Amino acid sequence: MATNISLTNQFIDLEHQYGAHNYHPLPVVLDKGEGVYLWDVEGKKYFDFLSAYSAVNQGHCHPKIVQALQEQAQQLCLTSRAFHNSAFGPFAAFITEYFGFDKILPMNSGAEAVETAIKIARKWGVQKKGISQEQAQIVVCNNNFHGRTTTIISFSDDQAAKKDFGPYTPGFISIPHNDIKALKATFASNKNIVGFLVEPIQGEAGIFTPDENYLRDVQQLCNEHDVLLIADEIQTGIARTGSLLAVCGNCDCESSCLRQPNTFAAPDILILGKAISGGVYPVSAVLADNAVMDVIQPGEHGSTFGGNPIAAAVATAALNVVKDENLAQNARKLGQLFRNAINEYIKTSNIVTLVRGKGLLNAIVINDSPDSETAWNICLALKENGLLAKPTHGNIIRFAPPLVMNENELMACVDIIVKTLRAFEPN
Ligand code: IF1
Repeated sequence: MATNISLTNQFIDLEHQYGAHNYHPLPVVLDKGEGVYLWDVEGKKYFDFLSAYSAVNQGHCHPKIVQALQEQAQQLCLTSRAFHNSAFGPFAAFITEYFGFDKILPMNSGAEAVETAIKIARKWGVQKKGISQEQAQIVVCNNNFHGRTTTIISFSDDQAAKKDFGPYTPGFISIPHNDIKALKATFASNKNIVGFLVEPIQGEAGIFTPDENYLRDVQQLCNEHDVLLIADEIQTGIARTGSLLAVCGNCDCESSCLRQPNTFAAPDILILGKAISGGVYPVSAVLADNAVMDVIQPGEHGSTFGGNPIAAAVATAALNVVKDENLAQNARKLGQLFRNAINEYIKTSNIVTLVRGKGLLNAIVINDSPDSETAWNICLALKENGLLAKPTHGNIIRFAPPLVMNENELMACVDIIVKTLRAFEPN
C-alpha cells in the first residue's frame, strides 16, 4: 500500500471503489471494540455513542456472548429447519418465557421480522376475521422506520428510502404517530384493518416518545376493534429505553413484565432484532400467542438461517446479560443523568435547542436549518474529541451508548459533548 496515504484513507478508498455507495459513513475506520469503547485502525480510542443503532446494548464483544458464539460454532452452526437442532427448542422455550408469549418465529434481520409480522397479521385477518386478502389493511405511522424491503418502503415517507423503487405494495394506511384520534377515526371508517404496526418510540424520525397514555389507549382501541397491535421494538427493545421493552412502560423489569398492571401495552405481535444478539450475530424474532401464531403452517414462511444453532446460543447469552447486569435499570438511571446534564448546558446554549428521549435512547436538536451541515460537522468534531455519534435527518444527533456504561464514563462523555458543542456556539 502507498505510504503517503493514511491507513484510514486506504480502507475508505477500498470501500468507496468496491462497495456500493448506499451509505455515507463518518470518516473513521473501526478495528476493535470492547464494552463502551471502539478503536480505529490508527489506534485512536473512542466512546461509542451509537451502539450500531442500538444493536450493541450489551457492549462490544461481550465475553459471555462471544463465548456462547465460539462454543456453539465449534459444535454445530447450521442445519436449516429441514431438520430439528438441539439449540432452537431450548432457545424458543427460553425467549417465550422471557417475554411472556406462547411462540417465537425466528428470522435474521429486523426487516425480515417486520415482513413476518405483516404476513402473520394478514393471514390472521383473512382466516380469523374473514377479510378478503385483496382488502386487508395494516395501519402504520407517518415517519415510521421499519426496514428496507420493497414492502416496508412502500409505507415509508422517506423519499430517499422510497423513490424510484416502485411499484409499491398496497394495503397500508399511514396516520400520525401519537395521535389516538386519528387511529380511532381510521378504525371506525374501515372494516378491513388487521393490524396496527407501531414503533413505541419513533427512532429514525428523531426519537419521538409518545404521550404517557398513548400506548395504553392504542391497546384498548385495538382490542375494541379486534385489530392486532404489532410493536416494532427492534430499536427500542432490550433495555434500551430503561425498561426491558418500551411497551413495558415504567416498570422495573425484574421479571417478564408484559401484562403487569403498569405496563403500557402488551402487543399481540412483538418484533425484536438488533440487541437480542448483543450485535454479535444477526438474529431477529417475532413473538405472539398461539391464537395468532398458529395461522402459520408448514411451508408458509421460513428462512434458511432463521433459528440456527449459533443464533439460538448467542441470543440466549445476550438476553441473560441484559438481566444479569441490570441493563434496564442502568439505562434508566444514566438516561436521566444524561438529559439532566445536557439540559443544564442548554440553559446557556444557542446551538442546542433541546434534548429528548427515554433511557439511553436520546437525541439533541441543533439550532440550524435541517439542510445545514452543522449536525454532521458536530459529529466530525465529536469524533476528533473521542466520541462517535451520527446525525439523523439533518439537524438531529442521536445519542445511544452501550447500556453497560457506568456513571463515570457517562460523565466523561457529557464533558466531551459539551466541550464540542461549545466550540459551535455562535459568538
Ligand atoms: C440502516 C435508522 C436506526 C429499526 C426499526 C426495523 C429496522 C430498524 C425500528 C430494520 C433498523 C436501522 C437500520 C439501519 C439504520 C438503523 C436506524 F436510522 F435507519 F432508523 F436504528 F435508527 N425497525 N434500523 O430501527 O432492521 O433490517 O436493519 O435489521 O442502515 O438501514 P434491520
